[in-house]
This record gives sequence, structure tokens and C-alpha cells, in this order.
Amino acid sequence: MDINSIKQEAKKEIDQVKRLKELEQIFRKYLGKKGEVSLVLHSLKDLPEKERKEKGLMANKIKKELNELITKKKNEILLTDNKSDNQEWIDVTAPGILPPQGYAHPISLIQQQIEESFQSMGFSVIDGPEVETEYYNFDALNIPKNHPARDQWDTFWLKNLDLLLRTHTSPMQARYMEKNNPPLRIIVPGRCFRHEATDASHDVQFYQVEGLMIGKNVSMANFKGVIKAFLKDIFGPKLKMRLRPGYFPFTEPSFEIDIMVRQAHHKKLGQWLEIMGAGMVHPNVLKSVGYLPGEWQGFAFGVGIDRLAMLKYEIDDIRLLYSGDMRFSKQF
Ligand code: FA5
Repeated sequence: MDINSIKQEAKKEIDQVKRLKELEQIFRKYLGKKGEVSLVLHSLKDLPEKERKEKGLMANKIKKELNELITKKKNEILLTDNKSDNQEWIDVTAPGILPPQGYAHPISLIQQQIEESFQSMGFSVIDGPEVETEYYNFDALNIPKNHPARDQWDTFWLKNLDLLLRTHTSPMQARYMEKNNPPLRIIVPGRCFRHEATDASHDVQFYQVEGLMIGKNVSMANFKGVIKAFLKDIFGPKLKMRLRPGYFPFTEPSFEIDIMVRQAHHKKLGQWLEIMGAGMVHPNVLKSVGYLPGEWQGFAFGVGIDRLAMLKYEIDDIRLLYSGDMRFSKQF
């Protein structure tokens, strides 16, 4: 085919093409290494010089022309047709795809509510160490060595060290009072550990919130008022609670507080559930931190956060809280 017919044909094809892919094929068909124009240029070497010059000039001109046409067409397609597969197309109005999302754990949720409730009553939120000394976990709380009450708390001891994993948040009572003068109101949320068999309501790790209020005239009535207000914040105005006598070496008198299970789907519906230990701070504890017992008094309590979360969110088994299963935490 002579070069002019090639040019006409190529122009026609370029004119009609609508997609980049087809345009690319046209480029290859005419201008590629083995394309028709390239073949013509290649064949020139066998021609007499004059003819070779003429045809060479002509073929190169056509090559340039077709190249320009193809480039122009390419830009045209890119500009006008941005919805086909000619280019990656981004619809800025389309709803986005959310990255996988985490969820607040029920313990975190309820801890936040607990903190807000006590903060509204003037309590400060304090943090304490999970690895404790024997002194703060026991001795400072009026539980001397070899005292049978130590058996109340099955303890994880650290190898070769005089340290343990705190069995309750109560050590922070002594730690805080040593460094601060009364009057005071604090709560201490945190993780505790006990070396005991697990079941649906006991785990080897769990969370407590310690509470401590010391003043000149802080009484049992104050304690009841604060705890009732707190539990109503968490469980609503219909809450029913009761105080039972209990025993803790660091309070006198001591109580255990139960609440009535009202959650319709809870296994223990209609029964009393123990959620905290409490009492009036023992004079020996006050003495050990340098407070004068005749001058200062107050109450302390330790409430199980897991138990509160299980009640509020109707969770049957405490071990679910530590399963790390996203399908679980997603529900709250
Ligand atoms: C104490 O730990 C005392 N320190 C509480 C206290 C503080 C009394 C201040 C007086 C003054 P007790 O061992 O009963 O007490 O634990 C308190 C609460 O922690 C329990 O009512 C329960 O809600 C929770 N708890 C205890 N052991 C576990 C466990 N293994 N798993 C889950 N929750 C637990």
C-alpha cells in the first residue's frame, strides 16, 4: 500500500476511535516497530537515491503527522470521557469505605460512668501501681504477717522479690493518705489479681474502684448517701441496695453491699448480688499514715467494676470480658 493510502486509512481510524486501548492498537498498527509506516521507512533503503529522498521525506512527515493526531486524540479522550475504563475514576460523592473500627470495652464504658458520678460528688480520680509491696497491700491495712485474714486474698507473689500483684485497690488508701493531708475524697480505679479458681463471677484479674473519704465528721450516713447516689447514677432511680455486716481488717464496722438484680435477661433476676466491700476506716489504718483517729474519720469501699458491667450489660460470664473477642465488645 502506498504511504498516502496508509495515511488516509490511519486518519480515519484515529478519527473514529473512542477508547485509549483501541488508540494504542492503532499506534502499534501504523507507528509501532513493525507498523505500516515503519515498514515503508524500512523499505526505502532499496530504492534509488532520488526516490528514496522523496519518499523518505514524505513518510517521515506522515509519521510525525500521525503521531500528533494520536497524541491529540489521546488528550481528547482523557478530557471528555472520564467514566469509562480509560482512567482510574474517583467519584468524590460516593460514600466512603470505613476502616475497621474498634469499640470501647464494657469495662472502660462503665469506668467512665463511675468516674463521672464520683467527680460530680467532689472526688478526685487517682491511679496506683499494679505491682505492690507486701507492706501496702497488707501491713498498712491492719493485716499483719501470719494474720489469718490474709487468706481472704489469694496472692500472686513475684519470684525472689518482696513484691506481689495487688489483690485489691485498697493499698492506695495508705499510699494516698501518707502523702496528702485530710480532708480528702478520692476514687482509685484499677486492675487487681487473685490466685483463685475462675468461674462465671470470678477471674484471676478483675477491676475494682477504691473509694476513700476522710473528714472531721464523715459518718455512716454520708457513706450510704454517696453510695446510693453513685449506684443510682449507674443503674437508674429504681435501684434497690442493702448493707450486710461484713469483715475487713481495715474497716470497723465493715459491710458488704448487695444490689437487687432487675435486668430481665440476667440469670440471677430477683436475687441479691454482692458488688462491694466497705466500712468506716479502722483507727489503726489512720494511725499508720499519721492521722489522729480522734480528729479524723471516714469511710472506704472497694467495688468490683466487672460485676457492675456484668449487671448493667447483662453479661453472664466474667471471662467474656477478657476474651479479646471483637464480636463481644461490639455489642455495647
Ligand atoms: C476487697 O477487696 C476489699 N479491699 C474491699 C474494701 C475496700 C473493703 C475498702 C473495705 C474498705 P473483696 O475481696 O470482697 O474486698 O472484693 C471487693 C469486690 O471486688 C467484690 O465485691 C467483687 O465485686 C470484686 N471481686 C473480688 N474478687 C473478684 C474476682 N476474683 N473476680 C471478679 N471480681 C472480684
